[in-house]
Parts: sequence; C-alpha cells; structure tokens
Amino acid sequence: MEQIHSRSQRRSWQQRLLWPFAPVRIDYLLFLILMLGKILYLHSNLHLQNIDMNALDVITAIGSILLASFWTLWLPRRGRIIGLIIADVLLSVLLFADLVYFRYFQDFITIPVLMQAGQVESLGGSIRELIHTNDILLFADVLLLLIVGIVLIIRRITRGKRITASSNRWNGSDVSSSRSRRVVTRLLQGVGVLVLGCLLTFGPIKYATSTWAIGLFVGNWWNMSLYNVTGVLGFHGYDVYRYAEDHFGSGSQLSAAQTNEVKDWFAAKQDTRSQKGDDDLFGAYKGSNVIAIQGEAFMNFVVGKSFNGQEITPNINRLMKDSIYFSQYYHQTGQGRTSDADMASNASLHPLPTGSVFTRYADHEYDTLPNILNKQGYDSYVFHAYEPSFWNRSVMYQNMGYTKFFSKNDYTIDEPLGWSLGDKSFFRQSVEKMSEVQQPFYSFLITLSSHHPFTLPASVQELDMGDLSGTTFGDYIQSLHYVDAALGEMEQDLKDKGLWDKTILLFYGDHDDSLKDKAPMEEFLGKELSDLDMEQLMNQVPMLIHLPDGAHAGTYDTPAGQLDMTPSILHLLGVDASPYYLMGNDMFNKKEDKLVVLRTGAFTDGKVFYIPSADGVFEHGTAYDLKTRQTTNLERARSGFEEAQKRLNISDEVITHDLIREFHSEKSGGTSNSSK
Ligand code: GP9
Ligand code: MN
Repeated sequence: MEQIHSRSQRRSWQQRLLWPFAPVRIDYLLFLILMLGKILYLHSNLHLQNIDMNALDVITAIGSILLASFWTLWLPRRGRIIGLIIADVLLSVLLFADLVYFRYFQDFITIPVLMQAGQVESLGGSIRELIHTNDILLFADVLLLLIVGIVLIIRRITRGKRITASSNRWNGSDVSSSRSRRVVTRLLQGVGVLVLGCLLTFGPIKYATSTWAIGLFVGNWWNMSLYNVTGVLGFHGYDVYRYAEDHFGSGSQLSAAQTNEVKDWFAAKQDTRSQKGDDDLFGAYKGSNVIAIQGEAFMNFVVGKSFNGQEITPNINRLMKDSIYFSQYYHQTGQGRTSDADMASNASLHPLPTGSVFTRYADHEYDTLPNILNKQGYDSYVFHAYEPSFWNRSVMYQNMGYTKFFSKNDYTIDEPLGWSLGDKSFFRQSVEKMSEVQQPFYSFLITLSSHHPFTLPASVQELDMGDLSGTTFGDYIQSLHYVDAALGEMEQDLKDKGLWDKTILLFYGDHDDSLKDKAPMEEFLGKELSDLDMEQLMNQVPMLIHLPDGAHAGTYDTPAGQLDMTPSILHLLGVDASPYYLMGNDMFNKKEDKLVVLRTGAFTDGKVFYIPSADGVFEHGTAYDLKTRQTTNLERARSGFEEAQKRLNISDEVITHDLIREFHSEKSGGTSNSSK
C-alpha cells in the first residue's frame, strides 16, 4: 500500500513537471524527426539543380508527415506505436523506391507507372546497380527497432510473469476512471495535428502557386517542378489525386477557348504543310518500303568517334557516306522512355509529363504513321523481341494500326543476350519475316541489346576500353558497338533479300543512357564538357536516313527531333500530311519552322538553346547562343519558351482529351464526342 502511494505521488510530481508538454507524444516526435531525416536524405541524393530544401520546404515536409500520420494519435498507446511503425516502414519503402527509380528515370514513381504491370521489376539487374550502400539509412531505424523488439520479446518471455503482476498492480482502478478523458485527449490531438498538417502543407504550396509558381498545377511539364513545391509526400498525394481525376473525375472538360487554341495551332501548321512549292524531294520515293529502327539508348556522341584507335560505329560511319545524317537530332522522351520515343516518332506528339501515353491513353485516337500508310496501300509491322505486354504494346500497337506485332513469342531465342534476344539475331529473323510479306510495307523495329545496365558477355565485347573497362560507361560503349555490328549484318541481309534498293531505311536512338556522370564522357571524347555540351549530348540521338538510291547523302545540321520523323517520311513518300494532326516539323519542308521542344521545356531553334530551370520559371533558365556556345541575353529565348510551353500543353490536351477523335469526327460530319 505504501509502495502504491509513493508511486502515485511520483506520477503526479512527474505530471506536474511535464504539464506544459502534456500533448507531446515522445514516440510521435521521434517518428517526425526520423521521417524528416529520411526526406532530407532523399533530397540530398537527387542533386537537382535549382531545387534546394529551404525553410519553407522543410515546413511543407513536416506538414506532409503530419498528414500522413495524424491518425496514429487516435489510437491507444500500443496501437499508436504499432501504427507509427507501420507508417514508418511504408513511407521508408516509398522514399527508397522513389530514390532508386529517380536514379534511373530522373522522376518519382507515379500511379501510372505502377499500373504498368512488370515495368519496374523488369529493370532487374539495373535496379541492383541503382541501389547505393548508404540507402540503408532509410531503414536503419526499422532495423534497430527490429533488434530492440526481439530483445524485448526475449526479456518478456524470461520475466513475463513478474512484469504482468506488477503492471496489474500499477494500473489499478484509476485506469477506468481516466479512460474517457484519454480518449477525448487522443481525439483532440489527432484533429489538432491534422489541422496543423493542412496548414503547414497547403500554406507554403498556396504561397508558391500564387507568387513565383503560378499555374504549376495547370501546365506542369515535369514532376520535379511539382516536387519543388509540394515535397515528396505532397507529390505522391497530388499524383493520387491526379490519377483519380484523370480516370474518375468529371471536371476535366476543356473550355471552348482551349479547344479553339488547339484547332488554330493545327490549322496554321497544316496550312504551311500543304505548301510544298517546287520541292523535288516530295514524293521522290513514292511507293518505297520503309524500315525504321529505333536503337535502345543509342546516343549521338559515339557516331564517327574512335577510342584507343577503334571505331565505335564503323558500320554507321560507312552507311553515312550514302545516307542523310541529321547531326542535331533530339530525343523528346519523358517518363515513358522507349514508348515515348515510339509515340513521338510514329504519332508526332509529345510524350506526357507523367507516365506513358501507351499505358495511360492507349484507347484514344491518333494519326500514326502505320495508320496513314495503311491508307496508301501499305501493310505495317512492328518488331520487338520482348514481352508483348511491356509498355502496354500489344494494346497500343493495335490502336496504332499495325497489321501485326512480332513480339518475343514470334522469335527463336537462338542468341540470348541481356533482356532477351541479341539484336543480330533479332534483325536477321525480322528481315526474314519482312522478306515474306507483301510490299510496300512499313516496318518498325525496336532493338534491346544496348539496354541499361549494358553488361554483355565478354565474348560479345570486342573493344579495348582501357581505363573505362568494366565501368557501366565502358559497357555502354561496348553494347553500342555490338548494335552497330548488328546493323551492318542487317544491311547485308536486306541486300541479299533484294530489299535494300526498294527501301527507305531509318536508324535513330530512343533516348540517353541514363548515365549522368560527366567524367567518363570527357575521357571518352578527350575534352572538357560545358553545361551546354552535356545538355546537348544527353539529348541528342543519331538520325540516319538511307534512301533507296543512296542520294542526298550528307550531314544536315538543321535541328530536328523524334516528332519530325512521321511528317518527314510522308514527305519522301509524297503523302499529303496536311489533313493529319502531327505536331512535328517536316525536316524536308523548308517552309516549316525548326523549333525542337524537349519534354523538360528545353528547346532550340538552331540559333539559341534554352535550358529551363527545375522550377520552370522562365527567368531562372539559361539561354545559350549556339554559335558562340556562350550564355546569351535571355530575351532571345522568350518567344521560343512561350511557343514551347504552348506546344507541350497542346499535345497534352490532344492526348488526354482524345481531341483527334473529336476533330476527325467533326471533319467527317459526325457528332463531336465531347472531351473527357
Ligand atoms: C523493353 C524496352 C524497355 O521493351 O522497350 O526500354 P526502356 O523503356 O526501359 O528504355
Ligand atoms: Mn529505351
């Protein structure tokens, strides 16, 4: 009795002392601190230019942690601790997944990406390379907790009875008397933290979007710009909201003014396009077969280069002598990587700021190269020796109008390499299939052997990469050398099958190699690289066009990009592209402008190159003069910036609101199907 009395005295003494901090839960505070630390760790690993973690960002981060965890305060002590542990584990996994995904895609994982079954897992070996040892910090507390938990369980087992007895004495009758008071306190605390979380999260976001980040949620073209304002947890919250709005929302109608802006833009484009003038290239190769090869991660900087006296791309270099080579050709991809390059090249629309058109809007209508050529009496085929469901291809290719999709299931895997079949065998078997079909045909081939992490077996690696041997960059160069050799073999195959001089052959790269490290690039190229050099190198892919008679060969330095492929092929084939909704420029039509817009908002017109800042504010970006290669007056880039933004927005609206279906239907006199 005396013992109980002294304990209750001690408790009231403690309660008096801690009274000012009564609402504070130490475990909850600890959770807050740990989560904030993890968010800071993630941020410091992103190395994003112009995106810092200032005081306001820390406030937003705290706010979003409160929003993600306030509910735990409604639970009784033990439940709260379990709830906090669950929240900790889930949020840590999310941050870790974001970090790994970011290192490859320079983006966070979004719902559309998760909906792409198998997309993330299929990176396989790449994922292991993208995990750094320090990342264990994200789970250090969970591991510690696990150890402490095990120790406690062991202690409990050995001292179980004694503890139970004493705690029973301890709890006594005052438990029931204060229970209802504790429930009310918990409820109020939870609500208080929820309100505080809302204030801390939405306050700074509201401030940003009404000052320097106006329109952020309207025309965002890069998820990192969103992250800059919302923080990582806020970004995911918005992503969930955006997905729900995309698919279940009703309020995403375009206004008449917005639809008219899209119509007017296309009307002007189509008007220029219909003026062919005295262009002798228009229709010069009417009726030819077309083979377009999209090379995985094939960047431009290797073309024509040697390392340690060895040519990296001897076959492309030889082919260039009787081909048109666009030396300033840009990939325009976003998060959808290979599928974006495919969409940009075959449908002449920009990829979306988030996810892939292939997975998000495979049921919408597009003017695609296969669809257009089919109307000209062509049959169209697409070849890719991988799982047909990857990037939702089997669905999308049907919509794009291909007669047949030859996937992994249609190939004999007689040269297993990397993710699937080696490109040499892939080309050989594809040409075999092409030689059996009716002509003229359009064939679109997607290679795979040079996919990240580029580790081909030693027997296939032919180059001596010196210092770069065994590095990911060295492996990358080896893999491009292999693809080049495969291309050389394909050329011979096409000649043997009598197709070479009846075919327009195009070869281009889909996107960069995801290796942002400047040092090996400098070593490879033997020179220092400026920011502008790096930006161009990372975004340029080769575009080689071999005409059936090898005419018009030479290096063309007009800027161009993947969106330009379809209108340019139509030009060579003499197909009037003006009725179609193609946003790219016809590379052979001198009357069309040459503005090339990248998904990040970077653009070039051949004179100026504008690199946007991560926050998307025009004034924070940098303009370069391409002649002097030095920074230049930003004002020279203003109109280009506005047009670039306009084009990205128009493309997004066309895709997400299925506008091409609406425009076609209006033209054919049908009833317009209103925007979704
Ligand atoms: C696999 C391949 C993936 O089908 O297209 O390429 P990625 O999009 O990861 O570059
Ligand atoms: Mn790719």
